[in-house]
Amino acid sequence: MSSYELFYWPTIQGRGEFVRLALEDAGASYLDVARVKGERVLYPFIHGKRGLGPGVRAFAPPFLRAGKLVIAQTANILLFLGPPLGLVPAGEPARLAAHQLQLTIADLVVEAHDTHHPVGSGLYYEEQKPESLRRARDFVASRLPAFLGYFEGELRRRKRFILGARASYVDLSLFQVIEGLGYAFPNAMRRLARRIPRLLELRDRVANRPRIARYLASERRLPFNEEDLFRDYPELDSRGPR
Ligand SMILES: N[C@@H](CCC(=O)N[C@@H](CS)C(=O)NCC(=O)O)C(=O)O
Repeated sequence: MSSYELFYWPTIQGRGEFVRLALEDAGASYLDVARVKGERVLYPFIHGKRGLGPGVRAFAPPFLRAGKLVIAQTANILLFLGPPLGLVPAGEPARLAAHQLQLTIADLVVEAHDTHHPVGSGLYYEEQKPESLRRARDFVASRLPAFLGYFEGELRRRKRFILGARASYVDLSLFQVIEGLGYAFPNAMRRLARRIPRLLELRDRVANRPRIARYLASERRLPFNEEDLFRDYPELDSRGPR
């Protein structure tokens, strides 16, 4: 029996990946339910049609079942998993700081996603290309440097990891965000590189953690693709050879 069941789309990294990375780094036993049973297993629970458990229903995946508890919202799942997985420093101030950083990562993820879906998530990218171009230009010029500058500044104020000497789930999520942004905006990220040396070091440090390295090399790690949050649409990136 797995301790945790993750319910998430089986063909994308998406927001589920932030949870997968935490479970993998901790060596937790978990079942990635839809990867085993197919995505149809998620349908009854989308938009709260049914609850997986007796508590508050989830609006959208990812959600995690842990015994009788069913938890949705990526940052909320990580808030829950941090202490048992040993991926957050002890004490309320540190837990709240981790949650604050994770919610800021969630904001960045939404803005990165909205570069290819600025008008509506229910529309195809091809139906909103002019708006995407405008949105992506602003994202790359102003929002991306602002978010990454913020995380770089927080890293500068501490030791090896964003909350101090030990890795937390926030560091794993920052790894994922830097990887995703590098996939979607390689030119913009190359231009920003000298302004975010600590974030890039952190990305490598996380990638080299033994369990993460094994996970990344395994078939459990799905490749980035153009159904996902981070999409490789060269026209949305800064100009330059790719
Ligand atoms: N804020 C939520 C967002 C959840 C979300 O947007 N999930 C996406 C996949 S990454 C989804 O399946 N959305 C379906 C929908 O919103 O109808 C979280 O962080 O978990």
